[in-house]
Amino acid sequence: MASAARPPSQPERPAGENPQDGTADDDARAAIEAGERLFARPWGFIRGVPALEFLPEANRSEIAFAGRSNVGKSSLINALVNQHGLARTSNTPGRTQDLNFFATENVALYVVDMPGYGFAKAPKERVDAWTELVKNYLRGRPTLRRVILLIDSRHGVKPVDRDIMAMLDEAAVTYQVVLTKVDKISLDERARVLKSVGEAIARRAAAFPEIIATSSSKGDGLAELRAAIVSASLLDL
Ligand SMILES: Nc1nc2c(ncn2[C@@H]2O[C@H](COP(=O)(O)OP(=O)(O)O)[C@@H](O)[C@H]2O)c(=O)[nH]1
Ligand SMILES: [Mg+2]
Repeated sequence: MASAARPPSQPERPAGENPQDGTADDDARAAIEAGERLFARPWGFIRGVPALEFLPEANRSEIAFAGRSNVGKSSLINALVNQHGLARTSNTPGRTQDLNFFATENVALYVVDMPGYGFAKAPKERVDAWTELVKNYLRGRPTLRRVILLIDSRHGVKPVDRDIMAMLDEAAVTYQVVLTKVDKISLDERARVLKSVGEAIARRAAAFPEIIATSSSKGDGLAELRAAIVSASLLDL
């Protein structure tokens, strides 16, 4: 991927002539490989957290997956670890209400599957409970290194997504937008949604600029997302 960034008009340089180019390519390749190794390990469910007092000790890096109900959070976690049943997936939006923590032995990282937001049919008390849990977690977790903010590639950024982005900007918690379900749209539509989502995050203080387009069912973007998680978690793998 990294070599594709070089304009085609530019001649290939012999290795070593521009050490900076080589270093960037090598870093990108090393991150992809570290991501592959991290998610080839066996991952397990640690705990479901229905309220902040049940959070595990904040003693390792955390990466949290957030997004509207049904956006594909659980499917994406399953695809990343290549374990079909790890995170529960469901056709019933709004069913998962816990923060679900996953880990693999001997690596100081939690991956967190968050309850979905923006489920219109959910009762108000449930929405309020979700809002309190999620906002307090996102704002106050010292070890949270990055929020992976999932956006359905068919729908783009919705008002509830903007609310979450504004909250994360205010709390200075870095988030990276990941498009889901790109297998359901054409390449033209993919380019269009990447552009519009890029514009939606362009002036946002805490948004990571790179957007990753993924498909849990076809595998698009998974290697890049694994690499992004490794670099965000500041782990030396
Ligand atoms: N075609 C397609 N369907 C997906 C993809 N990811 C998730 N889905 C479907 O979308 C629905 C919601 O997925 P789920 O992971 O439970 O979403 P969550 O509520 O955000 O955790 C399920 O029916 C999944 O099978 C994808 O990449 N491609
Ligand atoms: Mg889910």
